[in-house]
Amino acid sequence: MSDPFFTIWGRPNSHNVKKVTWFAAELGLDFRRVDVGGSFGFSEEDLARNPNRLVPTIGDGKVTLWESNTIVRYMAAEYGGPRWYFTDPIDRALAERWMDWQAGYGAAQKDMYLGLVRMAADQRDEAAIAASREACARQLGVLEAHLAQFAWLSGHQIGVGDIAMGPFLHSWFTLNPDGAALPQVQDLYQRLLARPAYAEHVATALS
Ligand SMILES: N[C@@H](CCC(=O)N[C@@H](CS)C(=O)NCC(=O)O)C(=O)O
Repeated sequence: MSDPFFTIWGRPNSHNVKKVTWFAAELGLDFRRVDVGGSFGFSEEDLARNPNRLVPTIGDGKVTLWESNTIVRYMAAEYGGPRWYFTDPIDRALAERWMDWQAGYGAAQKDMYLGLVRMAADQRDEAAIAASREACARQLGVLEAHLAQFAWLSGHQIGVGDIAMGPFLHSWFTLNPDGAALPQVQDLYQRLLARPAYAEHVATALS
């Protein structure tokens, strides 16, 4: 069997790595993932590929690339065809808008995630966790209103905006299992869970 042509460097519990492994699976790419970052650390080769000391990085023989949302855009354009790379500039902008929006959401979620998942109970800053949770809920309210009109973040069909935000919905609903306050977002999360590639690469135990 030949080696997969598409390599993803990054630990599997990273939100940003999950975007890329999930999308690669949605696209049916023959890919391999190599553990890098976190407890795995970074080799000299890893740092040569990505000097930011961050994951993910990808390589497909044509380009070596970092920044997860840029990677997802590249994958849509190079491997997704019109199904994933929306050809209409307005459709594409409306879908990609959520990728930039996700960056703000990710920053808002950081204290809640690190506090509840990575810290021992006696080390937690409960006020920071509460403020983070509140900021996330406020931002998800924007998503809730959008989903009252559109089935997906990316519009009438799943697209790159959903790929960028999907891993964060898994951590939100895992840490806040009562979806009652955000029924449309909860419904989207359930539809994502029904996708085998999301279930395998994103909906894993938080760590
Ligand atoms: N803007 C970057 C952020 C990448 C990032 O912050 N990655 C985290 C994991 S989600 C990381 O590499 N942390 C250090 C580590 O894992 O060692 C992207 O979207 O790719």
